Amino acid sequence: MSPDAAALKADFDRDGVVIIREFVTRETAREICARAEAATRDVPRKGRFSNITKGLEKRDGYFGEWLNNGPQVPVLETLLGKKPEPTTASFFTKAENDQEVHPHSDAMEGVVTWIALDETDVNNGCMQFVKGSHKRREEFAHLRADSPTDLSDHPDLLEAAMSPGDIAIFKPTTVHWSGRNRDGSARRGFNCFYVGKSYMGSKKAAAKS
Ligand SMILES: O=C(O)CCC(=O)C(=O)O
Repeated sequence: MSPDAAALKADFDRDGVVIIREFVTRETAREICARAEAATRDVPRKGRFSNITKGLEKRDGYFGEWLNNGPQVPVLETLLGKKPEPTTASFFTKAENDQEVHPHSDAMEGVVTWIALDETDVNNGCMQFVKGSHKRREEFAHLRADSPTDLSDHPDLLEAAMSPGDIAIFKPTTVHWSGRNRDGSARRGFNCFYVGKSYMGSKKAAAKS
C-alpha cells in the first residue's frame, strides 16, 4: 500500500469518514447529474424523503456500471481490506426548504460514497458527520433519519462543504445528516451504497412489518 493510501486508511479507520477532493472531474460530475436527472424525471415527488431516489442502477445501466466498477471501487477495497458489496446507487436532491435528513446511521457493515454534483455547504444542506461515531454505536443507536436531533454543536462535527467531483466515503455506522436547503441553490449528490444485497430486502421486510 502506498504511503498516501495508508494515510487515507488511517483517517478512515479513525474518523469513519474521509473526503477526497476532485475525485472525479467537474465534467464527470455534470454527466452523472444529467443522467440522474433524466433517469428520475418520472419519479413522483411527494412526502418525506421524496428527494431521495434509490435504485438508479435499475433505471439506467450507466449507474450499474458506476456502482460495480466506478473509480471509487478500488479505493473502497483498500479502505475496507476486502471487496465492497454493491447494494444500490441513489440520487439525493435538496431543492426545497423542508428536505432535511436528521442524524442517523445506515447499516452495521460496509461503506457508503457520496459524490457532490453541485457546490454544497451548510447554507444549502451539505452532508455533516460526527467523526469517530462509528466507534460509539450504542451512544447513537437511538438516532432516526426522520426524527430531529441537534448535533450542530458536537465537538467532533465535520461539516462537509464540497465542490462538484469531491467524494465523501464513510462507514454506514458513522452518524451523518444533512440540514435544510436554506439558500435554495441546487444541492445534488450521487450516492453508492455497499452494504450487501440482503440489506435492501431486510429494509423492505421491516417497512412491511
Ligand atoms: O444527501 C443527503 O442529504 C443525505 C444522504 C444520506 O443520508 C445518506 O447517504 O445516507
